[in-house]
Order: sequence, then C-alpha cells, then structure tokens
Amino acid sequence: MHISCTEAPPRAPNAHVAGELHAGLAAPQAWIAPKFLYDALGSKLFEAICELPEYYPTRVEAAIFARHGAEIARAAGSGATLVDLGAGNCAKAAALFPLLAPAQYVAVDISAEFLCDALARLRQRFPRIAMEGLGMDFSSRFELPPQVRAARRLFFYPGSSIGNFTPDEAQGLLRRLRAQCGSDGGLLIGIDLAKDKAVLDAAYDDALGVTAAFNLNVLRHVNRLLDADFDIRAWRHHGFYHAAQGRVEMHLEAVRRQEVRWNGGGRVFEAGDRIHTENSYKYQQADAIALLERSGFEATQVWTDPQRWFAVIHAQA
Ligand code: AVI
Repeated sequence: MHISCTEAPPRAPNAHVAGELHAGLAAPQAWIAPKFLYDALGSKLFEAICELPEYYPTRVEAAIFARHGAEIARAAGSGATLVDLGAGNCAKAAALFPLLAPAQYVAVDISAEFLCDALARLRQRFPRIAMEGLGMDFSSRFELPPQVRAARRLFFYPGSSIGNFTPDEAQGLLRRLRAQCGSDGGLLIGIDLAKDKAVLDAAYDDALGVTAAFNLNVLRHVNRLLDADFDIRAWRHHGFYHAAQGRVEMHLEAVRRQEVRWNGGGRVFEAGDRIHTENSYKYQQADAIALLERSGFEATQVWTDPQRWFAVIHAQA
C-alpha cells in the first residue's frame, strides 16, 4: 500500500502498523522498528542531525559525490527513471539531477507528509523533470505502482539507510530491488564503513542532544499511532557502537518505574528497562560488496573518501 503525493493521507494507522507496534512493545525485550522514527517531526530532526558536526555520514557521502560525480554518473548512466528510496527532503537526489538527467524522478519515503512538501518545492526548481512521490514503507514489501515508468530504473539508496536493516533483511530488500530493476537497471548506494568507536559514539549521541530528541520523538509518534500514554520525560536516549555486533544501537531507557497503556495493551517498565529503537550496521567494504552480490547485483565501482569512512557503490542488475 502506498500514498501518492496526489492523494489525501489516511486518517488512522492500519491494523498491520498497530499490530507491529504492539508486538514490539509487549516483547520481553521491547523494540520499536526504526521506520517509526520518521513522522513529520522525526524527518525534520533527522535533517538537523545531518547538519551536526558529529554526524559525518551525510558530509562524507556528499564529498564523495562532489569529488567523483562525473565518474559516478558515467557508471550509473543518464536518462533513467531515478527511484530515490528514503528520499526525505530529496536534497541528495536533486544534487545529482544535473549529472544523471533522469527521465523521471520517483521519491519514496515512509514520512509521506514531509516527502510531499519537499517534492512540491522540487517540482518548482525542476519543472521539466517528471516527478512522482510515494509515501510507503518499502522495508518488507516493495512493488512500484504503474505510474513509475518501466524504462531503465536506477535505484538510489544513499545515506547508509541499508544499515538500518539486519544483513538478512538488507539482503531481502536488495533482492526485491534487483527484481524491480529490469535487466539494464542498477543501484547507486551509500554504505557507512566500520570505524573507530569514539567517532561512532559521538555521531549517535551528539553534544546538542538532537539525536536524543530524534530517538525520544518515536514515543510521541507511538502515542499518536496507538493512542498510548508514554511520558517522554521519563525516558533517556542511548546511542553507542557495539563492536562485536558491528552496529550502532539506539535505545530508550526508562528513568523510573512506570506503567504505559496503549490501545489494545500496556505494560510496566522498570527503571533501567530499555526499548531498542534502531540498529545502524557499519560494513567492511568487502562485506558490503558481498551483500550486493548475494542479492543478485554486480558491484561495478566503489568510491570512498580518503579516510575510508564511507563508500558509494554502483551495482548493476
Ligand atoms: C537514516 N539512517 C541511515 C540514520 C543512521 O545513521 O542510521 C538514522 C540515524 N539514527 C541516528 N542518527 C541517524
């Protein structure tokens, strides 16, 4: 199910969303899927995170595109239907329009309202490019609707958002993309690489507390979606690199004992109990390439920064 930017948004969450949230909150180790971090405010907070000095991925990835843009465009080819996954404010794709000259631009994001506002602004800047906005959760199912041209498709998945899936889930998603690519399509993907724990800890627990606000905001979103009564002030953000797992983890920790109720359920959280809200896997370059190849893509070229903190990879179907 998707919401096109030309339709009115639905008023109530669907039963599947409510069921998924309920299952996670009631689990012995409570969790909330990271996609719920992105309501309209969550998307704005993520935009702010991307401006933080500690949050290097956006800056480093942009520098790779700035330095190697012409070569990247040669590898990816121009004139494709550019499908931007997790498009957010669409800024990353827009920066590549002059190089990739897409025949159609399709922006996909779970945060439909934020996406549609961004796309309306983009249409004014680039009136000649056909654009489509799709508010959808592409994490478990992915089928492009008929208004997305079947002509050569180039999937654009920047920002290391693939890292928010476990490697198995990532493989599932990449396989679904591969199936929608056609024989001459491809994928341009940004993947964050493993690095020093101190750099990663700071990137996910910044001095200003923007990442903390981003994480806590998920409880406001859940309050709205499930008619829950989480008290935001009773929770604390944790973001840290777990080297053995090869991932950054975000959690919310209860600062005191509390009972939380939601539509269809509820539970007591003891002080110190945590809700796991996000993983952000950091790959070795070789493992990232192996993941793409296991998913049916052929990695044709890799670009990194001088410190090898981040990789942009072009993979062919
Ligand atoms: C969107 N995603 C790739 C970000 C990340 O780095 O995992 C989300 C984020 N979480 C905390 N800071 C940023």
